[in-house]
Amino acid sequence: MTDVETPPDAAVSSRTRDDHIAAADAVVAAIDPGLNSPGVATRDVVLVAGPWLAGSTSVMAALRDRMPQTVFVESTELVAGEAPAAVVFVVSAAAPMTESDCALVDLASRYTDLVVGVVSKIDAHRDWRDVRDADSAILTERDARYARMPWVGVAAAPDLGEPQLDELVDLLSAQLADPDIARRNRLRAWETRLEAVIGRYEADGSGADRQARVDVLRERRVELARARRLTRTERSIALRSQLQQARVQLGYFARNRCNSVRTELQEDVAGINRRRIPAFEEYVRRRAEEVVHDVDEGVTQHLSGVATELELTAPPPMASAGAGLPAQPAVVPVLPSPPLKSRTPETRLMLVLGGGFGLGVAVAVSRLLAGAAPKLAVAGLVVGAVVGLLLAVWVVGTRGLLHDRAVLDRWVGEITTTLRSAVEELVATRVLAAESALTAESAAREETESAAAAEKTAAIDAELREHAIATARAAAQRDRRIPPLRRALGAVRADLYGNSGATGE
Ligand SMILES: Nc1nc2c(ncn2[C@@H]2O[C@H](COP(=O)(O)OP(=O)(O)O)[C@@H](O)[C@H]2O)c(=O)[nH]1
Ligand SMILES: [Mg+2]
Repeated sequence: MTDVETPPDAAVSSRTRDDHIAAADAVVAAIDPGLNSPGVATRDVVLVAGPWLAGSTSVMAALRDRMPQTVFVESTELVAGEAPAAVVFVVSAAAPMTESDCALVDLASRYTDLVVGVVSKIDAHRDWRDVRDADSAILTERDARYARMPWVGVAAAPDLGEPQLDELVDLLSAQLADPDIARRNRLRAWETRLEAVIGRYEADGSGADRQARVDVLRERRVELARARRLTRTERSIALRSQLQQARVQLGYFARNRCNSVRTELQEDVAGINRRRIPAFEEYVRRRAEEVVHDVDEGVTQHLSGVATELELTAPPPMASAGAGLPAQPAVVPVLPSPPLKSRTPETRLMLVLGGGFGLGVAVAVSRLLAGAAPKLAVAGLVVGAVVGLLLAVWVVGTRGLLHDRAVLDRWVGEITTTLRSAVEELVATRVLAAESALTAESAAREETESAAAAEKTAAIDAELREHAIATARAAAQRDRRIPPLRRALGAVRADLYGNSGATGE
């Protein structure tokens, strides 16, 4: 089909073009037979490109008009992997090229060796020759291969007069007619492709794109270790200081409680009467029990608060209740009874003294009455005896009560001292037990967390190792692949630009 419809000379030129392409591929394949295609297909079209408003649409329209047998396209009409046979790059004569214009030429001429520079709107800018020379110098400076790029001035859509395009048309026709053009374009495509492949091997080998991930991993690893260390220190300091505080506060609480109970009881003793004395001992014992219970309760509460704050399990309510045993009530110390009975010699002495005093009063009263009325001497004797007896009983009784109060007061003092040592001991024992329980639990938790952190660190290390291995592998591949690629690139450049220092080796 194709052969029938294609004119004979076109078929010939197409065959020659394939030959030229094969010749270019042979240059590369001679060095590495594995390199068989630069990955682009050359289309038989001329790309007209240029920066915005430079005049490329006008130039293309004029060229289509003047060279109807040639196909002209704009960059949007080419798809990826397609390369034009020639590039006409249009810049305005208004000003020399900028950096972005240069980047545009680089892009347009990636796979094409034949590039023609066009300075447009020369009808409007008299100094266009200076601009053209400046543009040429700028590109030559950028890359040696632009040194051979021809430049022409055109006026494709002048405000006045005829379009000036002759020079461009002649130049383009002549260049397109060059039979070597296909081979050169193919070599140029190879040059770009080889540079890209070398660049990729180099990037992979240096691990540049892995570096960011590796940095993140390293940072995470350091952070993990730091956090671990910090938690450990913070927790042990908190535990120690909280327990110290518990010891001080609970000790103070226990002492205070005993002191206030003693004051209360001593006040009670100061106002006590005979009837209440028998029940007083029982009352004191009850109060002592209350104090022990309160202190025990206070200790339980405080220690469970400490445990909650440290996020640990609250210690059992009683120190004596070990693991598994039911909680026991706090032990009230053994308190002696008040020594109220043991005062026989004193009692006897008191009876004698009271009796003597009563007798004295009785004698005095009866004498007084006998002197006043001698007839009533018998009655006076009786009255004196009664008054003396009453007074004797009162003196003995009051003396006994005062004595009992003194005894009770001493007793209260003694038993509150006993009670105080007992509750202080209770506090000390329970805080100590809590300390060992909490420390053990904290250590266990520490161990679990350390194990978890070690696992995380190991995972990070494994990934880091993987990256290191992959990078080393890529580096080995780079070292193996790049030398032949460089040799191929050198051969391509030598062919394209001559041997003037472009061998690449
Ligand atoms: N004086 C003058 N103006 C031109 C010439 N060529 C194009 N222009 C003007 O430059 C502007 C942009 O032209 P256009 O071809 O659309 O440029 P494009 O954006 O590069 O495609 C338009 O206003 C054109 O009239 C020329 O040769 N001489
Ligand atoms: Mg346009």
